[in-house]
Amino acid sequence: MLFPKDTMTREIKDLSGIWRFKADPGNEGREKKWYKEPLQDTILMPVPASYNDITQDAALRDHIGDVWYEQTFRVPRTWTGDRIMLWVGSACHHAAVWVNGVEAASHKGGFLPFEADITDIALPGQENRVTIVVNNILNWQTLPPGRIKTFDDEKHPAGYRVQEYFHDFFNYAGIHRPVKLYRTSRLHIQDVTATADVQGGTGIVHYTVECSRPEGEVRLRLVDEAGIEAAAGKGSSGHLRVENARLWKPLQAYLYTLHVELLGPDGQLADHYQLQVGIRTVKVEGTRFLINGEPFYFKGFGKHEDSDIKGKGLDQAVNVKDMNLLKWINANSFRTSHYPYAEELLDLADREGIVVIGEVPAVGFTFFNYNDKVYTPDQANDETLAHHLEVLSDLIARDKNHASVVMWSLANEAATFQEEAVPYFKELADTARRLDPQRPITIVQWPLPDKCKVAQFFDIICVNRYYSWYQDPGALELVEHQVEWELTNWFRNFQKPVIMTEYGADAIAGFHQDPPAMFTEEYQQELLTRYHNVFDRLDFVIGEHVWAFADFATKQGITRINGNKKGVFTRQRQPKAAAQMLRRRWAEMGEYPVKTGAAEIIAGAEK
Ligand code: BDP
Repeated sequence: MLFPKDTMTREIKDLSGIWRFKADPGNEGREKKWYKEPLQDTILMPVPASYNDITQDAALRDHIGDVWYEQTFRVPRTWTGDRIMLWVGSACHHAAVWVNGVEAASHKGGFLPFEADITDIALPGQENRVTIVVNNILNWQTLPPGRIKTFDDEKHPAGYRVQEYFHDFFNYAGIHRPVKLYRTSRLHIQDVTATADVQGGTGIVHYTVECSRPEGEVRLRLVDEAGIEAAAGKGSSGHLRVENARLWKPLQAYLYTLHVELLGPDGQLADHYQLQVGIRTVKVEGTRFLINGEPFYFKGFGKHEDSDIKGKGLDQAVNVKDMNLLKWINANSFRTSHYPYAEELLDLADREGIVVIGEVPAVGFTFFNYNDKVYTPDQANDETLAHHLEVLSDLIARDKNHASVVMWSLANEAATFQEEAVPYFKELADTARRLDPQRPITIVQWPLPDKCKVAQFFDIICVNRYYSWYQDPGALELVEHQVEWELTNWFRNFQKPVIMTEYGADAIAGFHQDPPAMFTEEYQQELLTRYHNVFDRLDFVIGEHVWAFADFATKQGITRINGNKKGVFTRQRQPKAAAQMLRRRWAEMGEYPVKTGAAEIIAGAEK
């Protein structure tokens, strides 16, 4: 599905703004067909935004079930006869859409877009009504998974229930990304795939264009940043050769624009779409992750889409600020932990040269206990796998053209130590490789190296670990010994490069203590430093992503003080002491760290 864009032939109306909103605690709206008439007794709700923190009502913040959104819009009269589409950037987690009371689309999965062809429902020139019901319930057949807990005891009022989930971020819900109305001609471009290769100084852009009907003629033009044509081609697939190509490089992005034009049988321009294309290669070779043949060291963070008031709602001010902070701190990359982020953010990453690991929303797939089964007929089952495969395919389809995205992560901290994980993740890994033969794949690990049964299917070992935090809390003196022991074993067992995708400690901004104690800025900084001492000794460690970029909201619980405070920045994006340390470290490191003691460690690991 192509991101809606204004082009020579396409037009967009952004329906973001204030919508009418109504929660449905009695779960009656669908049965009573609330979409047939204008919603009654509504409140104002901004789109895009999570609805949870917008009002002063705790019941809405903690609501479980359906909420209803409604907006009116006009389709310009000039669009008459065109194909009219309604695009929803994301609705967390399930949604159904009606236009003028007629069902137009339904979708499961809160972090990817969907769209509806409303050509036959929308009335050009007149007022139309769109109604969207959004449901936030998580179960074992959704990603991320969850379960509704009901109580059958005298201590709880009848019917009391809670939404349980096993991941560590607040279950924000609502319409999180813009809703757009756009038009294309009936004969239109459906999809464009552009992958790049480099041969000497020549860049090669392989392309495929899918159109709604085969009879049109496809023409392509690749234009450089100065607006000069670098290559041109014809036909629905082929390749464009760019002599002396400027490569897309980390922190030195260079983007060409690919113009795709579809001519109708009359030779007239029927559709035009344009795409930013970065010419770059990615490859894993031995213990190195190569971008354009050069070893790349991942410096950065696991992040969240999370900010005050809007929750997970798209906020380009926050996104640009985050890009600026990444550059300020001398980072070069982040992981879209733990779900696909907005395409608007990936566009920024493409432009800034920030490298991205794109993650499927498979988080909370373990009970952090080697004996608790996850893959059972009533938990992670065939339906879960089918949905996981569907989300993976949709993610690759959406983000395949982003130069910034260099690797896919198929899950975060899944129960990869259980036998049933083997066929489950083998099928996912095979599918990812079939859909995208270019990019390496990974899965982010929780089990210890001798317990994991699936790492062989992946290119890179990504490890999350919290020594001296969840294990041996307060014992900073153990960090180096334990990290070195674990990472060396990962390498010894699988002979693949390792990225530490999560390590960190909660620090409440303004809490200080020396010698360092847990929850202080000093402790966070010291813990990270001790991890770094180990990374600098291990040649096969090719990246460090601190958990987390910024503090973020979680569900309430006794281990969280107004959210997760492992951010190096506060939720308002102010630096803690660790941020200054990282900024210095990553500046001094240059592009690739000098590893000390690498030879001995590798020799030890190979024994
Ligand atoms: C890891 C998770 C991450 C959590 C983090 C933590 O991947 O989502 O927020 O732990 O506990 O297990 O801070």
